Amino acid sequence: VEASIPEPQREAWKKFAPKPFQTAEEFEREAIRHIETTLARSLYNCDEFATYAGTALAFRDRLIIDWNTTQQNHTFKDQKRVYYLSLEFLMGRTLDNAMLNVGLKNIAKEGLESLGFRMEDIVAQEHDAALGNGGLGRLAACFLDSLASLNYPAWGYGLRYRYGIFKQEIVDGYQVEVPDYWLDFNPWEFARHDIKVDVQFYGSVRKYQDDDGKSISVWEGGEIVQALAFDVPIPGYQTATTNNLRLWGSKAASGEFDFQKFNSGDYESSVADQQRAETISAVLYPNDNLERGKELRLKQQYFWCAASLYDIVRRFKKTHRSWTEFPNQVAIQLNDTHPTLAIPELIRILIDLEGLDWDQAWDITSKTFGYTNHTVLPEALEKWSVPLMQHLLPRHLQIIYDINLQFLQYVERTFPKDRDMLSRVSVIEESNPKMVRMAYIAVIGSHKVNGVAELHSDLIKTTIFKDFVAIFGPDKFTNVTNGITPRRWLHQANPRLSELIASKLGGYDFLKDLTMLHKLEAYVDDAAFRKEFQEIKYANKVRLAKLIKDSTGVSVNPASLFDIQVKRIHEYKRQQLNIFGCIHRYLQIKAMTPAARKKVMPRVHIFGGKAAPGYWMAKTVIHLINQVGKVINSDPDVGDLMKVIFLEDYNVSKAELIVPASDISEHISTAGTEASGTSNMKFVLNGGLIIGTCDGANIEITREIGEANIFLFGNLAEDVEDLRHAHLYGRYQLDPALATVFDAIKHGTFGDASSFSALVNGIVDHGDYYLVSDDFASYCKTQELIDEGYRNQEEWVTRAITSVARMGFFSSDRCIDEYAEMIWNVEPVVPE
Ligand code: Z57
Repeated sequence: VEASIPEPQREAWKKFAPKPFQTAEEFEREAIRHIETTLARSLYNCDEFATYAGTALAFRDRLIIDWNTTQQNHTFKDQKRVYYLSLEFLMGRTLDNAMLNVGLKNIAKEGLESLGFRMEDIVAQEHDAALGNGGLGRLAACFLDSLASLNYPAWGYGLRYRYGIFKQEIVDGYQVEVPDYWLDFNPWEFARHDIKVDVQFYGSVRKYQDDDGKSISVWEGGEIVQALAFDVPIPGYQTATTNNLRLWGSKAASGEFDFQKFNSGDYESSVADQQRAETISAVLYPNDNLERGKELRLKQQYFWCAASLYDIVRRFKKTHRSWTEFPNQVAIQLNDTHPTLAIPELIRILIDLEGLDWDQAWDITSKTFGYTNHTVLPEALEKWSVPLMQHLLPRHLQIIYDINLQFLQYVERTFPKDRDMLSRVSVIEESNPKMVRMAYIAVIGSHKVNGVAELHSDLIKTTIFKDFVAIFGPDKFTNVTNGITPRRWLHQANPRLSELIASKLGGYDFLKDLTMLHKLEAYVDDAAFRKEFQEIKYANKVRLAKLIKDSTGVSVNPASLFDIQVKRIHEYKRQQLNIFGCIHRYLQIKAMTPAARKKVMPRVHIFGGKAAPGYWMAKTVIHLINQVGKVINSDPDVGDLMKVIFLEDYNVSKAELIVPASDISEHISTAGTEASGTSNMKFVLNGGLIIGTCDGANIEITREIGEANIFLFGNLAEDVEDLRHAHLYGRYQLDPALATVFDAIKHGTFGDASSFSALVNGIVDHGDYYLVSDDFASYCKTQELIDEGYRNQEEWVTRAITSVARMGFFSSDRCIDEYAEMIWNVEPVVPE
């Protein structure tokens, strides 16, 4: 490795190399220095925000030192690297996590106290980095934490959106979207002004024969947009490894700033060009599990893939290896189909720019990529229209046709008698307009395809990718069950529980090896441990009750059962089942005598989650929840027996508060629709029980913690198809209790009934696609079992502690080790 500073001049470097702070006093000095000089504030105007900023900058300096060392070390060791391509990284706040990972939170706490501030107040100043929608984006963030914590040489690549996921406000019971401008003060990113990539769009392809008669394609014309790198350090837990997350921002290429226009006085239109280029990275598309085929979205995808691949290839070329070595040095993981264009882009680089032939390029490419599928929902599977691709990416469309031709020829040779097979597996759907099936390109162009929970991985093999299993054989398809980082989701979100566990396990090693939790089972009958465990849960509920009071004005009693469903609002996740269940419970309470009411187990039903702005049914569900809450929360017949709360703007930092406060959380998707779910794991790890369907990772959670410790209900995935048929052919009866609920809604009990008619009719008249009616009775019955179960607090605590002890499998560390071994073939690098 060549250093830019020659040996004689390195003396100064050695003498002046920055030294990280170690003590509370040194931390204070660094924070004050930043407040005074970097921020130009003084002790006369140092508020909580300035103190946050000073603290963040002091910690940033620390991260950078380790980050530089790590990057040098990775270059020097020159091992295979993994690149995680994700359009979403739902990071949340950084400071708290950074303090915990470098092991200096207590020192900072002490330092802040002596400056007159409380740690909680300072940490709460930070704006969430919300560059994601839901589970897929949060999974990417957990993976980055595990990759660094396990010392893997790994990079994340994504887009630097100027606006992350919108902020949700609830106004008169309706969701209102407010832009999330989060970059006002972001100390965690570094603009790399020297790292720029020109990305081409539009134009045309010229073909010619070179002197040897070889056919050459040149992509010419069109427009150029420049990608600028913004780097975010990702510290591992208790390791010096600090990896890099590189986010691309867009701006007009320098040549594009039109001086012609400028000189002729058309300044406005030259600025407009600039703005048009910046639009590419302006906003995160706010859809989760829903694809809308917008041109700008395709532009985002290509912009990000092209910049990332240029960067990866450039890094590889610095090592002067032969191209055949590329897959031994580079593993690229595709987080869903969003980065699928990276496949034709790598082929284009290898053939058009590096002069390789098709077979070599194809071999290298397919050995390099792995593809993770996260959904079987048809509305989420990406398809792009052929005319749009032809227009925007003419060369890539040709390559896609070439991939398809080679592939279909192979299929024809292998299955000569099966004519239907060819049209079923073709990358091009013969519709009008023709569509490119991105998932098929991802499967064909990768060496491994994985689902994210066992049931889901089985389902993709028998449904959407069935033919591909026949073509490639079953070994190409595998499962890696999702996981979560215990650092953020236990230690950071629930410090008291983490401390209690550490006191029994002899330290915090379980945060690096979560399977150690099993040793907690020895304490399940330990009275002092149980009492402390219960007290922690209660304190967390008090903390959540305060958030509820502050944000909704409703007082809830922390002694009641807290029942929580927080996740994106989607019909398949069935928040409607939950709210219909609430109405059912309310009607029952209303019908009771005062004596009977005394026996009701008091519950707080807490909902949270965003609806995609264009998803009307999801917005209707939010409206109904708020209307039901309005009626129930002010009904004197009900009082504290029941509250229905909608917490606005559910995000990562709120999840850190909400998750540790549940008694029961709801994971009640129609069986076969939720690929995995990951909040289910977070809730159980924090001592809450689950009501859930036999779907996604719920099944594996049950296997680990035992059937006695989870409340499962509802129809099974294998029965869903028949049930749907029964609805369509009138061979079913609406559940009678649900019919009563609908009567109350139609009667106007929760406001204008017509607002909710689409929601009700979808179930009554239009096939009940998500089988709400079919699962309603077993859902309500199971809720009664939960009431009974909660009454017996001793048994409940036993179940909760046992469950926590058995959650070791669901660490994202286990998950990353599986990817590393089965898919990437990468090894950790020992940190310097
Ligand atoms: C998304 O959040 C998920 C899948 C998608 O295809 C898209 Br687009 C967004 C989620 C699944 O719905 C969850 O079940 C899963 O746990 C998560 O991805 C992570 O795998």
